[in-house]
Amino acid sequence: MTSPSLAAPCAAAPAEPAGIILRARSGFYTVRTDDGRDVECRLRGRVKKERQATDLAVIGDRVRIGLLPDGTGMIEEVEERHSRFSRRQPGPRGTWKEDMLVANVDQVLVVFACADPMPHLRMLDRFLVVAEHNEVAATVVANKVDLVGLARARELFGTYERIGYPVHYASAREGIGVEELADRLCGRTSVVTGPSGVGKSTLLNAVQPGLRLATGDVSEALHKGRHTTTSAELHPITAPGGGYVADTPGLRELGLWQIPADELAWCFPEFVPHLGGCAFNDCSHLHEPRCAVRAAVDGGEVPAQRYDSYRRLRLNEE
Ligand SMILES: Nc1nc2c(ncn2[C@@H]2O[C@H](COP(=O)(O)OP(=O)(O)OP(=O)(O)O)[C@@H](O)[C@H]2O)c(=O)[nH]1
Ligand SMILES: [Mg+2]
Ligand SMILES: [Zn+2]
Repeated sequence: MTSPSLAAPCAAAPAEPAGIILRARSGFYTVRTDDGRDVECRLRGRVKKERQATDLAVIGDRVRIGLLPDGTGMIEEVEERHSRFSRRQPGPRGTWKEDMLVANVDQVLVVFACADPMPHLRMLDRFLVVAEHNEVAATVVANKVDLVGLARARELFGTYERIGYPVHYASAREGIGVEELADRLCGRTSVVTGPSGVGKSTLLNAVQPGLRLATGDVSEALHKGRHTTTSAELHPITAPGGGYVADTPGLRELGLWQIPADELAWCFPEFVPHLGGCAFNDCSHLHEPRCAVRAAVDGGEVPAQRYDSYRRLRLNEE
C-alpha cells in the first residue's frame, strides 16, 4: 500500500508486482503474479537475513518481486502469513525446529483409501493431529469407495463423522464425489496429504484434468518405498472460483512429526470438552485417578480407537 504523497507520477505497471509462490526448489522460486505471469525468482539477500533460515519463503507465501531485465525476478518482501502447515521436529536441549511446508493454508484434505492400501486409522489420526496442531481445518477424504462400496466405507470412516470431521466419500476412478471435492477446493488454499498410493494425485486430476499430475501403481510405490509425487507444489485452480491446491508427497516421515506432550490432547477435538474435568490439571490422561478423558472413553463419548491413538502417540509407540 503506498500513501498518496508517495504515488508514482506516471501510471506504468507496478515496479514490484505481487504474487504467490507456486514452487520452491533449492533457492529458486516460481511466483505466479496477480496478473497471471509465472516468474522465476531468487530471494534478495536482505530478505534472507531478515528471516529465519527454515522459514525463508515457502509455497503459498504472498510476495512482492522486483523484475530484472532478463525476465527473472527478485523476491523483495514476504508478506505476513495468516496460517501455515508446518512440521516441528525436536532439536537439542528442548528446542524445536520448524520446517514450513505450505503458507497461508485454509484447509487440509487427508486422503485415505478404503482399500488398496488398507486404511491405517492410527496413521489417519496422526495426520489429523498434525492438522489440528497447525490450527488448520481438516477434512477426511475416503477414496476408492468403488473397491468396497459405500456401506463398508462408512463403517471404516464413520468414527470421524461422529467426531465432527467432514468426511467425503469418493472414487477418482468412477467419478464419485469428485464434484463435491471440486466445490470444497474452490476459492481456498488447500493441502492434500495422506499415505502413498491412496489416489491423491488421481483425485486432483479428476477435479481438474488439465493438471496431469503423475500417478503411480500402488504395489510399485509401496514396494519401492517411495512416492510417485516427490515434492510439494501449489497448483492454481482454473475453475471460476479460483483457489490453489498443493499435492504433497505422502509425508512418510510423519513419525518424526512430534507434538509437545502437553499439547497432544488438545489435538483430539472430541477430548476438548472433557479436558477441564480431570482431578489433576497436568493430567496426562494415561494413568491418573479421576481422569475425565478416560471416563469419557468408558462412557462411550470418546471412541476407544481414538483414545488408543492418543495413548500410543503420547508414549511414542508405533
Ligand atoms: N480402484 C481405484 N483406484 C484408484 C482410485 N484412485 C486412484 N486409484 C489408483 O491408485 C493408484 C495410486 O494413485 P496415485 O494418485 O498415484 O496415489 P498418490 O496418493 O498420489 O500417491 P503418492 O504420489 O505416491 O503419494 C493408481 O494406480 C490409481 O489409478 C479409485 O478411486 N479407485
Ligand atoms: Mg501423488
Ligand atoms: Zn485426564
